Amino acid sequence: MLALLPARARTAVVATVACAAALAGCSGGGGGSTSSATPSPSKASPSTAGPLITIKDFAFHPAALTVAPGTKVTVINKDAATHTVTATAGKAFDTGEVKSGQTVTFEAPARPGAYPYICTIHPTMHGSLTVR
Ligand SMILES: [Cu+2]
Repeated sequence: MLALLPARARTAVVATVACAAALAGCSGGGGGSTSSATPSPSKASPSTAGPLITIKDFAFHPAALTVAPGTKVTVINKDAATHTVTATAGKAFDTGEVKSGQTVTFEAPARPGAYPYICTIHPTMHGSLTVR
């Protein structure tokens, strides 16, 4: 029984090495495994990157978002038009122009409170960021 274990272990090691040597032929589990295994901070998926504001159809989604102080908030513009996420009072935050398809981040204010914001290009667009 015991004598068989080293042989099996060695087989596993050999298989792993062969696998590493021929990366292309070793995907095994189906597409996407390479991208998820490679750390890419600038393209981190929304679920792990923290709070997210999506701009679509000239509206902020979600319209109201609550985050912790100083949280990095990601903004994705899925419209064809350029938008901004700009606090209406005190310049608490301002993404500047976010062009179509662009993703930017801004830092939520350190002080708890309600921070309404607009798009300065289309001031009828309203959103609210709550820090607490
Ligand atoms: Cu806009």
